Amino acid sequence: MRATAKAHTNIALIKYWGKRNEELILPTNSSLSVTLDGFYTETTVQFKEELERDIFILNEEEISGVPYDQVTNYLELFRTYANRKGLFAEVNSTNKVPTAAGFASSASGFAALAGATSQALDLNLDDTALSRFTRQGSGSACRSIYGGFVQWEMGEKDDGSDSYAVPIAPQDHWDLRIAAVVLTAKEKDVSSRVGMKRTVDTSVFYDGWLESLPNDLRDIKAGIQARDFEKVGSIAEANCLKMHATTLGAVPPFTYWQDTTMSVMETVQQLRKKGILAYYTIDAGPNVKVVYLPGDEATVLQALKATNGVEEVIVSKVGEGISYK
Ligand code: 2P0
Repeated sequence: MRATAKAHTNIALIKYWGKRNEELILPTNSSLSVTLDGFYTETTVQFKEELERDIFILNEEEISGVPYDQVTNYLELFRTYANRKGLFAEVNSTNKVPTAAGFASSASGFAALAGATSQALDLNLDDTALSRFTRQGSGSACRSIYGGFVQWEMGEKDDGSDSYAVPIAPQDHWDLRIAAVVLTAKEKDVSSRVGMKRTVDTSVFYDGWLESLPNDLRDIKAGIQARDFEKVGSIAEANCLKMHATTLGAVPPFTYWQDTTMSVMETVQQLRKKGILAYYTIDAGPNVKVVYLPGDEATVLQALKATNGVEEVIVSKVGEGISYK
């Protein structure tokens, strides 16, 4: 009745941006990510007959409010599936995802929670079933079940049974580096959930985004298999720009970028003019992630740290999939 799981966060090279079913968290497009070794969540779940409600402890602090509700609602999915209604758990999580780095801890958080819960309840789920469960906590989290390069298949079915992650290439396939560039920035004011819904419902650019995705996915997968960094980097960067362009066509329009975001984008473009292959990607917030090859690390980090508004740069390698203790 007790298990511990560790899952790493991931960064999308082809973005998930929109849902076709909000309750089951079914996306409007397939996406592709790389799992990061630097940022993870470790979670222990222990079900106890004597508990009258769930308890959620995060980084040694008991949590209430919205994050508690998210965890307990999520556990309810498993209780229903396992026919264990009324059996509550103590959930103890340690997050090694610096919130300031602009990585949603929800990806590693829900993956670790799903893994530990399914083990604690002896559900014997395979990774596909686990990814499906994880998806219902937070979409991008379903990709964190695997290490290396991972695709989330959008699926077609209304019940979500064919919407889960599949591994594309393992952790040791390719030694890339990913720098999380932390900016001296304000809190984002449109959450990813709200932002993606507004975009799907109102953006005049949304159809163009969706139309461009099958080719991006096909081409980036070929680039990953061939370890063609220029191809992979340029597709990822262009895909990120298209995702962010959809927010400008929404009603009301919005953007996650700040002036400092654009300064980092400019730095990366300048690096490329000097022949250094580095590419940026940006999620639902102002911070930037920069992908590059290990041999260019010193030059890339120096340029990023010298950019106006950059507070910190945290480097990650390609990470592993979920593991258990
Ligand atoms: C991604 N993002 O593919 C994209 C790119 C943000 C931009 O997944 O509503 O926290 O929990 O399914 O996964 C962020 O959204 O959203 C996200 P929910 P999630 O990584």
